[in-house]
Amino acid sequence: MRAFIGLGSNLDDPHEQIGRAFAELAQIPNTLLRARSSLYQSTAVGPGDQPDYINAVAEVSTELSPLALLDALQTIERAHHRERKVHWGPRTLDLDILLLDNLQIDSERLKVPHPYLEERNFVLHPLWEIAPTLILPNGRRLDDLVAHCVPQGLIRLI
Ligand code: ROI
Repeated sequence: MRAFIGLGSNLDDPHEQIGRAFAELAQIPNTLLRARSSLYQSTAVGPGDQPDYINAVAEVSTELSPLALLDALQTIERAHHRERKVHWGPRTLDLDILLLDNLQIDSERLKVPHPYLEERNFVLHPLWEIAPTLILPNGRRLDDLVAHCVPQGLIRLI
């Protein structure tokens, strides 16, 4: 299965958090890290006055089931001392499953495609960088979504 994973951090040296997270994704059993986007600095979506985020997207291929992949990602988040205090609050590391082949999953623990994928420039741009011809399970073309998304607050770093 081909999976795209969104990475985000806005606490405790976000660059370092994301750099380590890529290395840890590459260590997940039965999973290969296929591609990584540039890092992007983005204005926080969410409550209060949060620091900017560093965001990126990874492509992996995996033999894990969707929930086993989610478990592996949450294990990595916990190793980064991720605490779930405030809904949409600041975080040391967020790893979101964005897409899993053309699967559509709507369960309590896991929703795929990620429900906010199409609205977030900090997801669309890095995803497009590594998968420019992608078509979402709903038939929408990623390049169209990118062309119509406002790039405000998003800076490509490296
Ligand atoms: N805002 C930005 N810019 N980047 C994120 O990764 C991000 N992640 C979140 C919320 C709190 C919604 N805001 C974000 O989970």
